[in-house]
Amino acid sequence: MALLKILHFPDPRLHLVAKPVAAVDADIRQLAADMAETMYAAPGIGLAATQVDRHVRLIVVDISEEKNRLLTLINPRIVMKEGEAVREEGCLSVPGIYDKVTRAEHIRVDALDLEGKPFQLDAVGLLAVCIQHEIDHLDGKVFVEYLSRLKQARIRHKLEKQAREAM
Ligand code: K1U
Ligand code: ZN
Repeated sequence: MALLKILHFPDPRLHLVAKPVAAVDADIRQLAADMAETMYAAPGIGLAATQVDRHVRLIVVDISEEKNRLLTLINPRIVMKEGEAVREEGCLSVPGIYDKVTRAEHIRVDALDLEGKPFQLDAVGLLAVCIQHEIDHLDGKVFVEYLSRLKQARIRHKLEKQAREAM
């Protein structure tokens, strides 16, 4: 397994729209394993392939305290959304920034597992928020885009400065 480099906002590659996975093969399984290792090491509760510069529709999520409930969703598609919840979000691609976002409280998702088998998942609360956040990444959307233009400009400025100082 390998730790992958996570792209940081405002990298333009975070705005690419990921393509559906055509076949769940050894390469996809390796990418999923590397993404899980990268997410746990970060540490984070989710990661989308877009964030590691692989533009395929694959996400990993684990919101458990014990880090033993890994979910891998290939070609995830939200088929039902219900209710509304406001929660503070963070993002491994926007380090150090946390802010409130309004999303659906309950979602139903269709996806493929690591064997290429279709399954359906009902998610509420933090799991629902995290899956919506990760699917946004696959659609080229970063959570800061839900914030005001002023906040986005400040975040961009701060992260560009951090990147310059790290060079
Ligand atoms: O997509 C990502 O960048 C991962 C992100 C997922 C997420 C967090 C909160 C709300 C919505 C989506 C993170 O994991 S940020 C880090 C984080 O939330 C966390 C890290 C360690 C322990 C617990 C949470
Ligand atoms: Zn994120």
